[in-house]
Amino acid sequence: MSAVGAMTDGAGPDVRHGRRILIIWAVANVIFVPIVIWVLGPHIPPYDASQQSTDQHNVNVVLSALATPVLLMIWVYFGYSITVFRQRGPEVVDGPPIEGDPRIQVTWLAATTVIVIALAVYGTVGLLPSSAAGAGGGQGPNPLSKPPNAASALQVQVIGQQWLWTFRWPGYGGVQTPYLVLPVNRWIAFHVTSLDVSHSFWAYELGVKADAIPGNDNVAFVRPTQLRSFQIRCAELCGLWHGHMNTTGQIVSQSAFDTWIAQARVRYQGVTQQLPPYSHVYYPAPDQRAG
Ligand SMILES: [Cu+2]
Repeated sequence: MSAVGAMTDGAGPDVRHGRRILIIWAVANVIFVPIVIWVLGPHIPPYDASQQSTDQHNVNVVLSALATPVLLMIWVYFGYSITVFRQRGPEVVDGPPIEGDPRIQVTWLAATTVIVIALAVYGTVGLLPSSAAGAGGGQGPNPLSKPPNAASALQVQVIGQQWLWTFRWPGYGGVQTPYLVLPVNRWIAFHVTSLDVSHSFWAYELGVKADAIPGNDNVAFVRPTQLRSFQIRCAELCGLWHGHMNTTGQIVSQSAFDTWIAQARVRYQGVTQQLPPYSHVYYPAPDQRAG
């Protein structure tokens, strides 16, 4: 801590200032880290509508809790410096130049290395197939991280176009619905694509965000865990009415889902007959061509 004390002269005051700063920092940690975890933590998005969003929420809480001591060290050091080392009279007193301190440098390097490597391990383990199955992000046409029972996941195609979302159900006759209703506690495989420009399928409380690219089948896995609604937005600037490209999805019981999809098949039967056969990608031709 002689970098602190270097502003004063002699080794004694250096160590004293250093110890005081460490003690203030430790007390601040004892107060604020629990506040961040247990008071602020529950309000950190994206909440807990799915296994993936719960994982993301937990990661955000861990990152916030880890960042708090770093932030506090800066604030405590800053506060201590402007309080204790302030210029008190007209006389300008400049301390000796700071030449470095191996203890601080080693501590700093060791602490940051441990934090970064631990977070890398934590993040990697979280992406392993047995746990988060890709953490809710789009993984392209051939996902590396799949849930154990990926083959039996409910297939839902998400189609973006200027400027709305529709959903196609290959397991239910290829019916297309303007609403997204999902059964709770079941693995869902979203197949996200677009008919025109690049969009991004963002189901906020589900913790799903996947680019919708024309000619591309972008797969994202999720397992809803709560009976609730969730917001769907486009997260890629896609033209004039991009901001209007939102809707609300619903997580329901398996039996309510079965009823809903059966009714949708009847209700949209006429539309389904007009649609091209179900495919992972579509290449719609324009109604009119230039020239
Ligand atoms: Cu869009």
